[in-house]
This record gives sequence, structure tokens and C-alpha cells, in this order.
Amino acid sequence: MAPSKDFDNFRTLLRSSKHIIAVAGAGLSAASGIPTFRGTGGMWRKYDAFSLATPEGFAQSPSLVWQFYHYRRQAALAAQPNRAHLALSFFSLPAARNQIVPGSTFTLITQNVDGLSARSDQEPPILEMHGRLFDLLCTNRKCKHVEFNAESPICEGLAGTEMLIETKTTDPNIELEDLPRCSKCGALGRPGVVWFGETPHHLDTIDGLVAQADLCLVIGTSSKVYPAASYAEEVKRHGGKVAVFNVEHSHGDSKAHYLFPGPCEETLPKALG
Ligand code: BV8
Ligand code: ZN
Repeated sequence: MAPSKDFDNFRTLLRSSKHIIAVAGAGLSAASGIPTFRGTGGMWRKYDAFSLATPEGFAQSPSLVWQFYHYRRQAALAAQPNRAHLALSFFSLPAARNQIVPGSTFTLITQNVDGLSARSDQEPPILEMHGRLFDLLCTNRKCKHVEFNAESPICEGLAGTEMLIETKTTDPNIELEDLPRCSKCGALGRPGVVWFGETPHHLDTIDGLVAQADLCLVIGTSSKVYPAASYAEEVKRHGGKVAVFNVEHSHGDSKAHYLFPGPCEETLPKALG
């Protein structure tokens, strides 16, 4: 059966849903000016994702990988939450929720690392399963210090390199000692994100939420990265409903009961309003 595009019908479903989850991807932050990974002009297209977002890539060229994350930090710091973030944030407020379905729950599971959902006063817990751009992790196994660091630039060595990423000129090789260091032991720091091949955060909590969900919103994701891409299918498998919000066709469409094509900063406020 073809997915419904009927907002009224969807809003009726919302009023009878008890445990709602949203799985969000880079498309949620697109309207905030943060480039997506695979969409048109996605920055992964200019760079090989697997050479930048893996432990091996970082070990091989920490200077290049830090320039990439410095570029993303600067973009996130300059960005503001958009109407899609705000629609999710309002929908997450207990007062708003209880008006719709008393005792219902709503949890945001995001693949995004930009921190914009937290900055839009989204009700916790926000499950940032791929980590956070502004966490700095120590690479010294005996230390493992983690700190929140939103300084711009995070260190002098990276100052101004964000312009290089845009133009893809060859990047300067920044010496290890001039890259971000752990404030506790002085070892090399790494971005607090989950790279390919690393285990995402909050998996047990997410698995419990997915098992209980009767409605899964899939927002602005190409549904190509696992295990995030498997959640909608899981919800559908146990009888829950799936609603996809995307500007393009994505892997999630085939699982959808509802498909709202278009920018989520327009469709989400309409669907959740
Ligand atoms: C893991 C952080 C083991 C870094 C990222 C099967 C099972 C398990 C694992 C695998 C598996 N098959 C393959 C794997 C391995 C791998 C994987 O999935 N590879 C893929 C490429 C095949 N997965 C992993 O390695 C994961 N770890 O598996 O550990 C394990 C597993 C289970 C249990 C225990 C252990 C770790 C993956 C995490 C990688 N880190 N990010 C960083 O950000 O730099 S992934 C990266 O891609 C981002 O997080 C991003 O969010 C994510 C997915 O991309 P999207 O968000 O979907 O963005 P994209 O550009 O692709 O799409 C944007 C969409 O938005 C488009 O559809 C576009 O149309 C739409 N859009 C654009 N504008 C708008 C819009 N929609 C609406 N409105 C708009 N305005
Ligand atoms: Zn340390």
C-alpha cells in the first residue's frame, strides 16, 4: 500500500500514539546551513568519508581529520536551530504531550553531532548516538578524560583552516603538538564523535525504546548508516507505524506508512502542530 501523505490522518494517528520516537539525520540541520553528508553538495562527496570518519583515518592523518572536524565545529557554532528543531522541541514538552495523549512519551534519537537539538531546548533525553562535535576525548587509554569544549578555534594550530576545506586546497600539515590536547594529561585529543567501526552510544536504551514504540518518525536521513537505519523497520515489524520526512527518496520510504516529501522545516511543524 502506498504511503499516505495526509496530514490530518497523521495527526489523528499522533493522538492515539503512546510511545513515539524520532530518528533524525543531517537533513534535520540542513536548513540551519549545516551541509548534509550525501545530499546534493553533501560534503562527503568532496571527501572520502571513510578516510576522515574512522579511527584508522585519524591515526593516519590527525591533522587532516582535525581540520575536517574544526570546519564542522565552526559551522555548528555559526548555525541556529531551525523550525524543524523547534517543532520537535515543542512536541517534546510534557505539557504539550499530555494535551495530545496523557502519559505518552516522545524521544529523539539523533545521528547528528552538531548539538542543535539540545540548543533548541529539546526535552531530555536526546540520544546523540553518534556522539558530539563539542566533546573532546583523550586518546591516552590510561587517562580517557572527556571534556565539553566549544572554543572557537579549539586550538591555535587550527585557526583559519576551515577556509581550506571549502576550497579543497591542500591542507597544511599541523604538527601533533599543535593539535588539540587533553587538558588533564596533555595527550592528543580526538573529536567526541562515533566513527565508522565504533559502537554508537545509548544502544541499549535505544533498543528498548524501539521495541516499545508505536510510532517512528524518520527525519532527514538517507537511512544508509547502521544500526540507526534499522530502527524504522524494527518498529514496523512489531506493528508500529513509520512516518518519513525527507526532501528526496530515501531507503526509509519503503518502510513508511506516511511519507511527507519536502523540507522538514516545513513539513514537521505542519505534522506536529
Ligand atoms: C557500528 C559521526 C558496530 C561522525 C557518523 C549493519 C549493522 C551494524 C553496522 C553496520 C551494518 N552495515 C554496515 C555497518 C557499518 C557502519 C555502516 O553503517 N556503514 C554504512 C556506510 C553502510 N556502521 C558503523 O560503523 C556504526 N558502528 O556498526 O558498530 C556495532 C553495531 C551494532 C551494535 C554494536 C556495535 C557507526 C556509524 C556511525 C558513523 N558516524 N557520524 C561524523 O559525523 O563525522 S555517520 C554520519 O552519517 C553522520 O552521523 C550522519 O548523520 C550519518 C548518516 O547520514 P545522514 O544523517 O542520513 O545524512 P545524509 O547526508 O546521508 O542524508 C541526509 C538526508 O537528509 C538525505 O536523505 C536528504 O534527502 C535529506 N535532507 C536534506 N535536506 C533536508 C532533508 N530532509 C528533510 N528536510 C531537509 N531540509
Ligand atoms: Zn588525557
